[in-house]
Amino acid sequence: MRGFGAPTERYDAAIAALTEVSPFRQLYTPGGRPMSAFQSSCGDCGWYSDARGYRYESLDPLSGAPWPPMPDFFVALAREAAARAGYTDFEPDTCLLNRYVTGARMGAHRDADERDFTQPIVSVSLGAPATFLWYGAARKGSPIRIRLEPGDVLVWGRSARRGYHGVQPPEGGTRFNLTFRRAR
Ligand code: MD6
Ligand code: FE
Repeated sequence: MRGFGAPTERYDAAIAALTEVSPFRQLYTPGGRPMSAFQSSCGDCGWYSDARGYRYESLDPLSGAPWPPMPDFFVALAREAAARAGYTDFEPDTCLLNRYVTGARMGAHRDADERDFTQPIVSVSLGAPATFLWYGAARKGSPIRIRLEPGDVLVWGRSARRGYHGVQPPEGGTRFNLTFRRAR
């Protein structure tokens, strides 16, 4: 949904306040490789990765305290976008915040750490534009390229829910991405 998240300025203060509590940090894959995008979370749980694996944590491992709550307008936007795509009872319990500076990217992966794959994922792009790569059922071949501008919102569900995807580095500047999920 092009521009569904606009105006994007309203996210700036919220992201600053959330990451004051749970700062952006570099996570490591279970194999020990640093991820180039920095991450944080808000909501009832937060996505986390280290040598023990990919998972959702109820407390921020950095502080031992709960993740900050999801701002009300985040939840409202995620619910509205999901409803437009036909998911009328989407109740996200977590929002992953991704920050990409120059050169940072997200390699091809599937989102597979959630309990119920009938629940969609709502993704909001902010800041610098970047190209999203959609591979589909297998992580090979040439992906479909989708340029994501600030304010663009993707709703993923059904057959797309388990597809492989990645993101190229931002084009000049810092990109943020919010992904809303029902994890538990
Ligand atoms: C990003 N997004 O846009 C990374 N995953 O920076 C994702 O990895 C993603 O946008 C699942 C569903 C939607 C997404
Ligand atoms: Fe993903």
